[in-house]
Amino acid sequence: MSALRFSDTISAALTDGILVVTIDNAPVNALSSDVRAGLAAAFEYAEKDDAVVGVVLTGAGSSFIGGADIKEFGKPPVEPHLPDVISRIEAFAKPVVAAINGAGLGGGLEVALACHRRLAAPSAKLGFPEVKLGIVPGAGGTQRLPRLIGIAAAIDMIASGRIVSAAEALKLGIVDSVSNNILLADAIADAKSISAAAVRRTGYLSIPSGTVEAIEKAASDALRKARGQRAPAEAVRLVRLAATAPLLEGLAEERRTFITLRDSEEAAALRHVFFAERAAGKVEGLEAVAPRKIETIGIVGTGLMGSGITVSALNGGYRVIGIEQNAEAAEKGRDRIAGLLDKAVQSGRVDAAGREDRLSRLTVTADMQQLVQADIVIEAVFDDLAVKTELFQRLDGIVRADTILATNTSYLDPDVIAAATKLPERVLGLHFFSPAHIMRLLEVVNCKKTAPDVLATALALAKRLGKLPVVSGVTEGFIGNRIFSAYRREAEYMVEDGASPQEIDAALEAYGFPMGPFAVFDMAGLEIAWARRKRQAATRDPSERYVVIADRLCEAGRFGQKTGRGWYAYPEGNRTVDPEVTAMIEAARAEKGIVPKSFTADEIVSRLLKAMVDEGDTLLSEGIAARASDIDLVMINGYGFPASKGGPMFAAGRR
Ligand code: T1G
Repeated sequence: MSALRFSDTISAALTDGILVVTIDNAPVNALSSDVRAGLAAAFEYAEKDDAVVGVVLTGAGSSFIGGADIKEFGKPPVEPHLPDVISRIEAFAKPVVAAINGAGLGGGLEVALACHRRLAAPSAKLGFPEVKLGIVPGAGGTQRLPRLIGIAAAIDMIASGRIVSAAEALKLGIVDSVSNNILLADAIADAKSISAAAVRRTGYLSIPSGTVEAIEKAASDALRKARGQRAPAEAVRLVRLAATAPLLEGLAEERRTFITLRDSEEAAALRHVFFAERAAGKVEGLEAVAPRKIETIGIVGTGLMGSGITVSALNGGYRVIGIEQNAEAAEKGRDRIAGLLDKAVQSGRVDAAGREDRLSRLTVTADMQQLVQADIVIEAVFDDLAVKTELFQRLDGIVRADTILATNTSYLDPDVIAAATKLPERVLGLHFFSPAHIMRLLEVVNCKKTAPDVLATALALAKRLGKLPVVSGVTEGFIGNRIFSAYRREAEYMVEDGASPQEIDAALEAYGFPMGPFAVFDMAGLEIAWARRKRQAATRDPSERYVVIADRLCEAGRFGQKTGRGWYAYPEGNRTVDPEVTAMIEAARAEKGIVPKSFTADEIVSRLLKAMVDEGDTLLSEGIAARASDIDLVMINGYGFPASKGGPMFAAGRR
């Protein structure tokens, strides 16, 4: 078996007449220019050497090919271009078999579709995630996939960016077989079994027939889920084009569309988010710090937050000991958790066996002594400093010395809680967002005395919980609520200056927020911020501008949706502008002698964006946030900031 090298990342070995070409471009075998050049050279060689009767293409490591190299998008394209390499593979005179050993995504799946047959390892994952980057496949995916699996199924996969398992790929017809033996051996045997005359070229296949209803339903489902995003709509258009246009015409239109979208603001923002998410869990100096082993998680409090955190931990494969104040509350807590799991089964996220497995790993009890088994204890009790401090002092006497104690507080100072315990270096904050079993964002609060390996453990735990960890320093409200408070404050300033709540909400919803700030305040309840403002009144800086309108609303018992009235009125639950509120706003302006100004939607967005960015810059200068992209992730994943704008810090930089 002689070894050949065609580029830094492409090598090959001739085995029994089959040239096995291996892509080795850590960490995910992305289709960099070196990979593309190496593939072109390898097929050049395979064509000329008569000893080669067929080719197998596979990846080194855990990926087959993780897609085009996203890092190259912002740079001038380098030949050979991927579509050209792919067309050469498809037209190749000798049989080419893809041995899909792992993730075959985007361009990786496009390369596989150009091969004449596809074998997948059972662990392989396949899909076109391009729409999540604001683009569409640009090297034949929208034209070749429907030729294998039909228009409707191809629309569903490409417009949603859904990733499928090897088993589903086999069922759909994307792969020809799943190899439960030695994948490479099976692929070599497969390549030898195909005669050059019997080679099936995907691009030359006609589209499998499908009913108009199925196609229309797939298209309308995809467009509904797209919620106005361009890439999914273009994906639907291109896949449907495959049904009528010749391959070359379809490929040309796909390439034109891909380049247009790739160079769009939305795609630049989504690429920023992609890399931001991978940078977020990295902390300077922690690389060499080994996390502690976590197998059993204690969760004190199984109310709204505690039950959500419990389900998240059960989903992560952990054993969970839930603690309540008494047997009756423990029973209620267990029922609440089982109810959340029932919902997961109904939505298809978990199957019945998965539900049983999770419940088999759950104990809910009033016996705190059982926490001696816990490797970490997360408290999710009433957000009161005395309650949490007293709890941690009790835990000091129960848990092992190496057990981590995490507080889920949103606003309290975890340094104060830590200082009240015997071992403050094992204390940190884990700020989950409600509902905790659904929301990915997790603010990991690095307290003054938190030990490095405790922080490293929390980050590793977050990843296994499927969370998006962002490290925050200690400040009131951490990163998200600090920025949100600045956003709320500026929105209320603007109301006092002349904008109406409904104008502000409309401007932010047009910008991409699912809900404007005043609708959000009404949904969350105005009384929480009111209580905090009253607590802070004595120490508030008298020179700082203060808007009384929200206080007036609360004094009138208008706490938002839950009382049927807040910034808006909610007759039959429908949010409507309330003349009473308009009058309260006008009175508040008159008291300060403010002559109301009018604002355009762009002025509203710019001013609120600036308020968030100014607060973000302060958080960076205070060392509370480690990087601007972390702030973007918090606002996108915790507060509805549109990912297609990249987050406040990114968006401000682009305006
Ligand atoms: N390009 C460049 N870098 C990439 C990359 C890519 N496609 N995918 C991952 N990385 C980096 C990532 O930034 C991180 O870097 C490291 O690899 C590990 O990533 C032509 C136009 C493959 C399932 O969208 O889904 O093909 O932080 O932590 O959890 O039509 O990476 O170590 O410096 O995610 O094992 C389409 C994106 C591209 C797939 C592996 N492909 N990647 O998950 O590792 S567009 C994608 C993933 C395209 C074609 C179109 C995942 C993964 P660092 P990771 P992982």
